[in-house]
Amino acid sequence: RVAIAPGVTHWPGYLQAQEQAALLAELREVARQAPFFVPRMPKTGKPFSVRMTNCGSLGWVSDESGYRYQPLHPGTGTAWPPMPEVLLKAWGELAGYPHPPEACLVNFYEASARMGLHQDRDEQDFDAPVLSLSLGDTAIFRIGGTVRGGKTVSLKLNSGDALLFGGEARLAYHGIDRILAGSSSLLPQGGRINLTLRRVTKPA
Ligand code: MD3
Ligand code: FE
Repeated sequence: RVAIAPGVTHWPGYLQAQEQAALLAELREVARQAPFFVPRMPKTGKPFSVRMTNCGSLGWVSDESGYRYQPLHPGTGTAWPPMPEVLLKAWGELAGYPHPPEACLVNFYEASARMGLHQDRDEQDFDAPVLSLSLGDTAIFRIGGTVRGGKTVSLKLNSGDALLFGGEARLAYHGIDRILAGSSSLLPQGGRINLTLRRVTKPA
């Protein structure tokens, strides 16, 4: 376990190769029930380069109307599939938060995909941390402070790594600068999958 900054903890190789393959198989089933969609920027409708789906009781979506969590897939109109047990187990082991996650956002990056610096502010409960799990090609991840334009640090996220953001890091700016194509053989066609486990509502 490595402390990166206040509130940011990194577990390199948290998932073993066999666990990564098992999780990937579960995600193929998630994507069969809830196909990857192309999110669009609010107002402009410009497409993201990252494709997304979700599992859990709530899923994050973005379109011309805005960013939000909703219980139904925007394309199929059906409920998101349940969160695989292995994800609930990872949350229980790493999150240090006494309520289960409600949303798991699944991001798929092809080699040319990026995610610009942003804050995650669409949740109601900022006391809960966000837990990220990476699969497939290595990403160059960048994190700064809670004010745009401040200093940032970069970190490589490899397949199997876990990263937790809590406390003062929960509202930090962060993004993905690039994907290192060919760095992992987990995904037969290459690319990267990132899972973020989140609490959305305040627990009762
Ligand atoms: C720091 N995803 O889904 S994961 C996102 O790799 C997102 O797909 C990136 O940013 C990805 O919103 C980065 C690491 C991450 C996720 C959530 C955070 C870092 C975070 C929330 C608050 C602070
Ligand atoms: Fe984010």
